[in-house]
Amino acid sequence: MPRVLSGIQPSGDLHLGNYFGAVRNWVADQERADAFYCIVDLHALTTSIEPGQLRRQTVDAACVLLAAGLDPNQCTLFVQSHVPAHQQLTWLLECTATVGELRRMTQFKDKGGGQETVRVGLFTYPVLMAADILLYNADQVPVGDDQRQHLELTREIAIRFNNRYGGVFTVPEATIPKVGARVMDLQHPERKMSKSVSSPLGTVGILEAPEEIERKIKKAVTDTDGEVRYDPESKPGLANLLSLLAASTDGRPEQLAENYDRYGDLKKDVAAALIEALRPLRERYAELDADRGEVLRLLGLGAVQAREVANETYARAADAVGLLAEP
Ligand code: AQP
Repeated sequence: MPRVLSGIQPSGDLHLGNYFGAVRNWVADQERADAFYCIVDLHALTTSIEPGQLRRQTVDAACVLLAAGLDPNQCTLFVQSHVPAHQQLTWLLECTATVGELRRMTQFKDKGGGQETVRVGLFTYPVLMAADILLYNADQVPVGDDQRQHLELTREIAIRFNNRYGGVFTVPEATIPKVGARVMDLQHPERKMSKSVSSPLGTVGILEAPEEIERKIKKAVTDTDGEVRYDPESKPGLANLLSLLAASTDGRPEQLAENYDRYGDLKKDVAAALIEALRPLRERYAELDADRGEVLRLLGLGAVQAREVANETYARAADAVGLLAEP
């Protein structure tokens, strides 16, 4: 069985991009892989998040993931900060990665905007992400398209470390879904849907009420030429709607476009398909939300399993670089 690892930040309400780009595929992967899924709370500290909000959103994220179908009997679900080896390995990898490599990361350029006041953590974020992955000897990392560059960096760091110190790490591959890999903002279809960018009408939460989903899809930005066809370059808003329909019905956006003459009809079907696809998740979430004690218990069990694997890898890496084992 391949080992799979992926993570999600509890930096806000999870949205359709997180669902179709990541979470839905995690649920499928737990059947065919030895899967580790991590709520990356340390990564969320790179945003301006209130302590209480971070704590609440970490548990919210766990509830969403369990409601989506992650089964703690089939996968290991845990919170990143419960496994201190993530921070320990990050230092070893920071002494392997270079400033030039981190400067080239487009997510840092987009979010940091080249300002002097930007947090160091935002700059070194990809190294923490590399530690998240390498600690678990992951063969595959299911991510949305936006994480492709970070994955490439993880591979380079692993190869460099292995070349210098011997084969400590498994070099992972990114697995990027064919449909839903890049869900765009409904109001600004040139940029991805995101938790941390405020765009209330452009972002649809996984748990959003059906009427809200309908309202947002109805108001989604399209274009004025009136022809329904899948053309992400010149018709990004429409292409995004067709991709959402494809992701929620297991269809192909190019083919689905042929069924429509009018934008209004397409929007109605997109909203209905999204509401239907998310209905079971919303129902299960309500049950889990009412029993957060049980959710915390499951996270505790996940942390124990994760620590076992992570501590073993960290000990090998620490030994390889020459850190003296505790007498
Ligand atoms: N718009 C998206 N389309 C497809 N996949 C997406 N992902 C995120 N946005 C989209 C995928 O969701 C997983 C978890 O993402 P993350 O929480 O690590 O953060 P992110 O990639 O930086 O996404 P966000 O939601 O925009 O968070 P913020 O705003 O907090 O940075 C990843 O697999 C990601 O590819």
